[in-house]
Amino acid sequence: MTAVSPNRTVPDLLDINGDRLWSSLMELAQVGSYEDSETGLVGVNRQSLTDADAEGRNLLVGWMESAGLDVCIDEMGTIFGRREGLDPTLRPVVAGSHIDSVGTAGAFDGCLGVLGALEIVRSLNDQGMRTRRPLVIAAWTEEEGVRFGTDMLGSAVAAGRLTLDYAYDLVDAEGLRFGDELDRIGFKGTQPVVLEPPHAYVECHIEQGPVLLRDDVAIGIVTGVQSISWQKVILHGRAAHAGTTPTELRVDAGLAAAQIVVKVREMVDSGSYGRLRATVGHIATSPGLPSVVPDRAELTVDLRNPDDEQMAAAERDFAAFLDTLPELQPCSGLKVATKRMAKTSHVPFDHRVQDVIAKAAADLGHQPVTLMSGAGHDAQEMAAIAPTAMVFVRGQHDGISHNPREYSTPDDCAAGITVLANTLLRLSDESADESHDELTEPLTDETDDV
Ligand code: HGY
Ligand code: MN
Ligand code: MN
Repeated sequence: MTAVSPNRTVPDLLDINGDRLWSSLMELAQVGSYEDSETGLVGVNRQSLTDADAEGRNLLVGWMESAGLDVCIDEMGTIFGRREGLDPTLRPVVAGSHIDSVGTAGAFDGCLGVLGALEIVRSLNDQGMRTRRPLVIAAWTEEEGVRFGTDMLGSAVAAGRLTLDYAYDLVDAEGLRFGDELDRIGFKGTQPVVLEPPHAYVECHIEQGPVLLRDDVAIGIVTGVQSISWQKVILHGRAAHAGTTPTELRVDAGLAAAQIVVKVREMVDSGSYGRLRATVGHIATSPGLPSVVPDRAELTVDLRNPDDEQMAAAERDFAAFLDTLPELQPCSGLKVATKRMAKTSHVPFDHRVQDVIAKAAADLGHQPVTLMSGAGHDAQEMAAIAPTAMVFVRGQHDGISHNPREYSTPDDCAAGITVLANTLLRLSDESADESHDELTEPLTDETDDV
């Protein structure tokens, strides 16, 4: 065992138990599992505050308690597990992610970061080790936002960007209210939701993209998260007979919806908005009958851009396009409404924390690449209140995610959590006065992909 620093009883490099991590990941993946017809694989559908999410939450709480953590639940249902440090007066180092999932998920998105932090605690317990600062694991509520329409919800309220009342009043597609669902599953906690800023926050997550696989590296150091814009567009036309209504007399909400889908792809292909990505993930017309011209359509538009100005230009031009939709109809009368669902700017991560990750990764023999995250993460909310950065782990199958084909190997998962472990231990060693004011130079030019 290498030397133990005076500030802690932990060796300079901590090993974790990769098999135990893997078996926890696979066990949690059984909760909310389903037979995916598209891939023939077992997928995961554990959307937030559903019974499946409640089952996953209770499994996690049980594991945390068995690992000797003090577990508490905040007013947003976020689960915290605290392991006391040698000096309990020092602000904790927090590691976390989420265990809620989209409807067609794999086993790793979010879960790797939560169960990886739990594995670090289990390994410290096995070796009878104590860190200087307290360690806290966070499993944030409704990171995905796919049920209640706003992503990173639990961490955004904890960081003070969104209010508890706003969150509680969000409703899902069936009109069920977030606050009531939190109550129903028994996770409306009493811990005040606005979080005391921790000493630092580090999240380990699968990359969910192709960069690490392309560069043949297991570990990525994340420099920040690109901007995100989610909006719902609601279109009102006029129901009419599909057979008897001449085209020139139609106000076709379905046509307008299709024009939006084509328009956002044209905006991306135009190259006028930098590395804009656009997705219409949800589109529905009503009454949805073969012989009726749709009188209503709704769709979601997800825009992403690493550059805030180019995102603003894209949003501006998209709004201007929506204004022209009525004129594109053969007959007047189309009504267009929009509803903002989520909006976050590009968030840069703390250079010093990135440095600590880089040194831990190098000490473990990795040559990580640095890259910006294409996906949103709870870390982007924590970055507002504490020095924050992320560790990415390589995904297989082109890094596909939000799909049951999402996969990372046991070795890469263990490698990522070992880097996380040694990052947390070093951050945990820092004394109270080691501020994070100075920003060191960026590590290296980040990979040009998000
Ligand atoms: O949408 C996202 O980027 C994340 O998966 N919530
Ligand atoms: Mn995630
Ligand atoms: Mn996700």
